[in-house]
Amino acid sequence: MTATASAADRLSADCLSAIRRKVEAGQRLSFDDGMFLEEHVDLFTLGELANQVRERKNGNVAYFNVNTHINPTNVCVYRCIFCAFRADLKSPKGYVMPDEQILQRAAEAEERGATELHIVGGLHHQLPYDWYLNVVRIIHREHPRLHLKAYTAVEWDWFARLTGRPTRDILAEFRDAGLGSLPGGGAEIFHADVRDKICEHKADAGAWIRIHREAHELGLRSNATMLYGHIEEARHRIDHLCRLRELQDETGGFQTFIPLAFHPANTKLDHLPKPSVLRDLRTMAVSRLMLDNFAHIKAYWIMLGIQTAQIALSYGADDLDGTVVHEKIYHDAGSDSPQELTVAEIRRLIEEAGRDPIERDTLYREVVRDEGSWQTGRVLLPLA
Ligand code: V47
Ligand code: SF4
Repeated sequence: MTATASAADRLSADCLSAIRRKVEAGQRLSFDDGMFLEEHVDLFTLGELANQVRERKNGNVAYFNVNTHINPTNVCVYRCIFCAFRADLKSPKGYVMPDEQILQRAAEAEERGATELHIVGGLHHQLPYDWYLNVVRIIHREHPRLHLKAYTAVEWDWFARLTGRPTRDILAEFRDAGLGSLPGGGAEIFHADVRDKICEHKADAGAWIRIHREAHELGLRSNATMLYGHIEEARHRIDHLCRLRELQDETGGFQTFIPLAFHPANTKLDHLPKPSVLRDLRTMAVSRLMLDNFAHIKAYWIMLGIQTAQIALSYGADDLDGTVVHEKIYHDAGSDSPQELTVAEIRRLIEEAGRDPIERDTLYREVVRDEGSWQTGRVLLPLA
């Protein structure tokens, strides 16, 4: 018994040493290395390794931005079982924002000094393609300085279904109307064993990847996400990260990766527990280690909670996302984090975590502020 146990321990120690050597040399970890990290490596070691990579790529800096979320409608034809945000067409909870409300939100955001609007929502049963295009067009016309990070791959796929047009043409039309970049939502878990159970009807992994490739080829940057802590297993998470890494090798167009912790309240999966802080930090660290060609890993404080997001800055993350006003997706699903942090608060949180805060715009250029006005300065780091 003892001899077997110690042989297994030796093998395990050898595997960890090999991974450590790869991390120190900046070499790529394999799928099997990822599985080993997930299944056999303790949290402190994961954190130590991930922090090495984080500091090599981003030094002691932690980024944040000033942004606002607009969810123009919550009515959605799909019924993803993890979603508390969506509403049926005739539900009293359903809403569609009129143009005036959308423009008012944008005006308030500009007034507060926001550099970015994050625009995502449901896929409405009756709204035509032009309605979604109009959202981008009118905001860009009235507020050309606001960067519009709008619509997930699931929405682009829906626009193609609505019009019968290729997603590449649609992306180009939106880019010309003022679209700045794509958010990373809709990725969930790529593996069909999981995806078919949690969101079977919407864009599949192939469509998500293809749409981000097309966006990158059109000169649009994008983000990537992974929804974890529900019915997926370690192998699904590692598979997801490997698929993202492959596309990044091809295009270099991803800016940041955001692991999204599942919030079960008010969803069809409300019998599941919320992922623990340990799961959050482990996922952050493993993501940092596997995604060697991503410049940034975001600890989205709205989803993680402020304390975990602060700790995550030592477990691979280098970005806290924004000051964020009007967040709905996580608050509908039970998030008890505040709706907004001021710039002073977010700076203090970062400093308390021992990092140097830098405000960035969506494209990771430093934002320099002077008495109510702002401009973007130098590009802070190469993207990958
Ligand atoms: O795709 C939905 C997730 C995503 C729940 O690109 C849920 O900078 C947890 O993608 N529990 C949308 N997650 C949000 C998103 C995002 C967030 C912040 C920054 C960026 C970025 C992108 O939210 C959806 C889905 O994966 N989601 N419901 C829930 N109950
Ligand atoms: Fe609709 Fe998006 Fe919610 Fe799925 S996650 S039901 S696509 S709003």
